[in-house]
Amino acid sequence: MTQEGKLTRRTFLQGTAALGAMAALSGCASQEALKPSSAGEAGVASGEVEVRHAWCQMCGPARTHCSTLCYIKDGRWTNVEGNPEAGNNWGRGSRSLCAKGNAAMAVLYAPGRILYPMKRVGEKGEGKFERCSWDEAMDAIASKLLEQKEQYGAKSYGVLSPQFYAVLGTMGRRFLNVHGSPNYMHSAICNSQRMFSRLVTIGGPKHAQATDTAPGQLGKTKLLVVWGYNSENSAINQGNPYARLNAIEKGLKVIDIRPMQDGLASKADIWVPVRPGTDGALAMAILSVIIGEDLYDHDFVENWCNGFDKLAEHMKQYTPEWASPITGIPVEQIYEIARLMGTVKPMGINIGNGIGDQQNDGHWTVACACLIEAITGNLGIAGGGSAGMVAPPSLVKTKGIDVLSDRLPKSKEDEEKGYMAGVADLVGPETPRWFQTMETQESGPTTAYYKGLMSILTEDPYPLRCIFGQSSNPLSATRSPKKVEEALKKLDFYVVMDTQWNSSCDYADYVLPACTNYESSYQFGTKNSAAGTFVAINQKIAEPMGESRSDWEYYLDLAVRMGYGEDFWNGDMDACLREQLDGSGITLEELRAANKGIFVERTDGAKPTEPVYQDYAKMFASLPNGKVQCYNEWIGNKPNCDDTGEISPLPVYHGPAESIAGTPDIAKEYPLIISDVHAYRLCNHSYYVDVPYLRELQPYPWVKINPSTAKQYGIEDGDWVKIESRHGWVKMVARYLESIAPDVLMSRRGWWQPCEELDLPGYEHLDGGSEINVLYDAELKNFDPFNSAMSKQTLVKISKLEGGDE
Ligand SMILES: Nc1nc2c(c(=O)[nH]1)N[C@H]1C(S)=C(S)[C@@H](COP(=O)(O)OP(=O)(O)OC[C@H]3O[C@@H](n4cnc5c(=O)[nH]c(N)nc54)[C@H](O)[C@@H]3O)O[C@H]1N2
Ligand SMILES: Nc1nc2c(c(=O)[nH]1)N[C@H]1C(S)=C(S)[C@@H](COP(=O)(O)OP(=O)(O)OC[C@H]3O[C@@H](n4cnc5c(=O)[nH]c(N)nc54)[C@H](O)[C@@H]3O)O[C@H]1N2
Ligand code: SF4
Ligand SMILES: [Mo]
Repeated sequence: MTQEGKLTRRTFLQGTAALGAMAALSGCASQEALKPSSAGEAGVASGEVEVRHAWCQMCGPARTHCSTLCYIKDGRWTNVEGNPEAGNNWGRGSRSLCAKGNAAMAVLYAPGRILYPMKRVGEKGEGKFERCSWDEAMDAIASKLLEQKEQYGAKSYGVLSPQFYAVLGTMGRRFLNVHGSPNYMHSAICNSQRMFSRLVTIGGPKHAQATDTAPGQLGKTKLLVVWGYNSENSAINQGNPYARLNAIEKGLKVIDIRPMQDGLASKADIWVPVRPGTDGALAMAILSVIIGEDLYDHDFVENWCNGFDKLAEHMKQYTPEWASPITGIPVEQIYEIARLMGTVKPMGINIGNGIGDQQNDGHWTVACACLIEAITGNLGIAGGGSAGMVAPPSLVKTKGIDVLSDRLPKSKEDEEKGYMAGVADLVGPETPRWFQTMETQESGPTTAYYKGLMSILTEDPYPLRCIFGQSSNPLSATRSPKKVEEALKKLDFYVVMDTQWNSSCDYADYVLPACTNYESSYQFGTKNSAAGTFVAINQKIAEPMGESRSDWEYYLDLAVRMGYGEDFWNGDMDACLREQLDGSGITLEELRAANKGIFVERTDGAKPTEPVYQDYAKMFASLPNGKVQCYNEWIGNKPNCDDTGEISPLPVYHGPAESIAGTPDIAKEYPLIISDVHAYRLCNHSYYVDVPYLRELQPYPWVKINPSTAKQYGIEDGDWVKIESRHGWVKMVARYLESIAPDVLMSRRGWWQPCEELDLPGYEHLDGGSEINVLYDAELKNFDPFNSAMSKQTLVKISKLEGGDE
């Protein structure tokens, strides 16, 4: 605490000490006292153990994932396990959780939790904040939003949405619609990019239901191609790794295309260490071999492909000989995998975030993978792409929150150009304006996250004036933290709601304390299977720490203060939940009382059924001419997302802005390529790095390096290193890994969190820190022209760094 009684970031992050200080400031009990007394809502007698239900959301707040049973003793959460009723991982009976799930208690009781609303009293970035009341903060936010709406229009308000996060995709979107802004700032690097590309290539009724390429009956698949997908980390307890390992035991062959041999890649028959960011070239060469060597399904191509001949002619130039020096994969290996993909049937491809979402060529990479699966006749067949078993209907039917899309005003320009409401006003469209409809979008119009932030600096076409960052850290989630910092400094009004003081909080006007999902009873979910339907709500494991509040309640409170109360259940979250449960046959009271959730057994004997195979008329109904778009008539020769040119109707390859083959001059000084994994089993995005049980397994920002390369630079395993690109530099600890190409480095993003218990620091987000996004190119003109995907691959040099741990 400073002399004026203000809290600096440093004192704030000193956890217990600061909490004590804040408690003294507020005259309220210390956090130690808050913990035990808070939990025992039901007044459980001393020594008794009570079980409560919680959904583990530690793989991301997007969905309810593994169901857990939480054991509470003397008012304190003491143990957690997978709920055997729910059907986690391999199905009913599974009690397993992953490392994160097992560490959940440390998240609730983390010393770094924000406990009170805070108001900035110093300069932006200085970190001087003062505690304020919820009333003061919420009144200030409501009046600022109303004032800006009056002065600049509702579109001047934008909300950060790195992914489809339940609160933002429903409540946040409803608030945007009622307020009148289309600026839902999607990350442009998470999942949607893949969805858009599939949708326009092989169809699907709607964005979220775009036809998947992943095999839906792995037991029948003969060849699985895992391409930039990481389920051993991203969905570790959710059944995918389990199913794959089982299938491998029964003879499934696997080709794994990833720069580094992550866990399951070591079980593959062929590991293809593609150079980061060059998958587009590899996909085009594979497609070219399959067409050139006549390995495609003629019947399918004749009946169900649009413009195949044009594609065939176009692909001739993209030979393995062309792709090999770009990708670093030997010519023979490209032929080998292309021939396997063209001849082994059923074959299916798991397309992950590593190729679809975070490459400048993300669209064409995914589109080519879809085309490979399609023209080889592997779509809609048992064991091939998108032909999963059909589960019997859910026995508990709940409703989603209506986002009130019809409330978003339609501008004159929307009318004139035939756009969906709000599209003309988007500050930085994620996909082309003409493309955005309720069928293509997840929940409404989207602006790209980074483009929205840059509008503050460029004022083109207008600057955003207020940004709400809930459950997102813009200094870590997107590219160029330097530019983002500049933007946050210039932004009129920035509000953060977080469980922890993330690195962007220092630039906020108000920081609001969010409670974890263990401190409210607002989110429910279902899991449907052949045996029946499981439904459960998060029960309260503890009363909210300090004055933290639920992310859901924030919106209801704000809406009421702004005069939108009627559209927000007049501030009553239970009323919102009752609306969703209406007609389900289950009441909110029943849900809240069910300590292990509710399992509704299937008694009608219905079993999962096989899908209708090769139902192509239905599968491709949403596509031009009802056919797979080998020549893309949906998006080809139409304006790109920035309106600066047209999208090609046939595959093209650009490559990362800086690469070995593309920019040899730069490669002379920066000879190595760096990229990163997103999902890592010991954290989620950039957080849980403060959890001691998890942090002790990855104490320092790491970078994997081939020992032969390390030795060239005199780097020992465990040495601190300096990694420099043309855009900035970071420090990390080198970790030897044999199974990574000698010219490639792989790391993980997001290291701002300290871990107090282990006395390990957090790292800065600018040069000299450890935020890998500092290294990447962030030129808007280099982003994918269809879906705004940004690359996370660039050229770097590496050297040993003395004193890196200081
Ligand atoms: N534990 C954990 N689970 C999570 C998350 C988390 O943070 N932690 N996040 C959730 C979210 S938001 C998402 S989007 C999903 C993502 O889950 P996935 O779709 O599985 O994607 P990633 O985790 O990004 O893993 C992609 C893989 O691609 C590899 N890769 C990196 N660059 C390249 C490249 O240029 N080419 C190729 N071929 N491969 C490359 C990486 O090494 C990694 O193995 O996971 C979700 N689940
Ligand atoms: N270089 C690089 N950048 C990437 C990626 C990559 O692979 N490489 N992956 C991209 C992907 S796929 C995604 S989805 C984005 C993710 O980007 P973000 O979701 O923005 O992830 P974080 O930066 O970790 O910020 C999440 C914040 O949410 C806070 N938080 C956690 N739980 C809660 C809660 O219950 N309520 C509230 N209010 N806050 C909470 C955390 O403390 C943290 O500050 O990152 C993207 N950025
Ligand atoms: S896989 Fe692990 S972190 Fe993800 S929801 Fe399940 S237990 Fe939680
Ligand atoms: Mo994501």
